[in-house]
Amino acid sequence: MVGKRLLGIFGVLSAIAGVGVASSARAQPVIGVPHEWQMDFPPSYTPLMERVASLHDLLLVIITLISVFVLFLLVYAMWRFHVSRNPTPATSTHNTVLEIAWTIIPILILVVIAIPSFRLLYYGDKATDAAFTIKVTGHQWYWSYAYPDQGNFTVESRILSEADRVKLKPNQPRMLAVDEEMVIPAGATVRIIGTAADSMHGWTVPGFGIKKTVIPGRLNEGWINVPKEGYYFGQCSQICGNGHSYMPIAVRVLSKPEFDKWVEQKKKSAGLLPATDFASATTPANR
Ligand SMILES: [Cu+2]
Repeated sequence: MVGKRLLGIFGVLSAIAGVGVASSARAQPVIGVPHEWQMDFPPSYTPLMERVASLHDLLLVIITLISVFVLFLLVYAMWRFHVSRNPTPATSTHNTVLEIAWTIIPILILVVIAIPSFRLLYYGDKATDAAFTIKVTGHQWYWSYAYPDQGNFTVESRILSEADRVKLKPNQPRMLAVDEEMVIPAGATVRIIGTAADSMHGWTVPGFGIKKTVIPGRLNEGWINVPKEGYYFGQCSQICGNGHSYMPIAVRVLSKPEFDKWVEQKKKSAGLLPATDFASATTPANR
């Protein structure tokens, strides 16, 4: 309820910001932000996060049943075998049937958990049909995003000071707004390749179900596919030093034509040739 209202306020604010800033064609709504009194996972913004949430729901049912069962056994044993009801305790120390049962049943429960768990792990592991790749590099203390399939320009993403945020992006949350977001087209599968320049960092956007620890000298892979246009936020999730709290992750999801326009702008300002076609953004890059 509060979340919905906040979203509404953000929507109005972003609309106002859109009118105010002449350069932005159309302001994107602020969607992927934490809300006050939020208790559960954030809403799922990617197919991966939908599956993470449903595995979580399955596990919640299983652990609840187990906890209730164990609690029942404890309370029952305390009541039934209290000295007043059971003055002479039994002296048995083994029960073969019981021991086999409490070995086999937990194994079966673990197998039931393992199957969807591994399925999800491999689902999120690699993009099978990515439209293009973005290389994410963690730095002390900012992110850079390289677009090798669009001419290999790089965008550096740094947190906005509070004064700049109020001036430039008043509808965006404090401590999460950045100067340059990672920009992707809506509904496209984007392969994320992550590495780090100095120490380890963590590229994490909770609503996307992605949390990639990025490590110097290594490439870690993941993917995102966000159907809805808007702004989504996350934070560095690997303690990386002094500025760890000040390197938020912001992703801006645009429509395909707006994304192509953005790419063209970036290519121009990077001194690359103006794009003649945008096939590279839609053709699967098999690398
Ligand atoms: Cu970091």
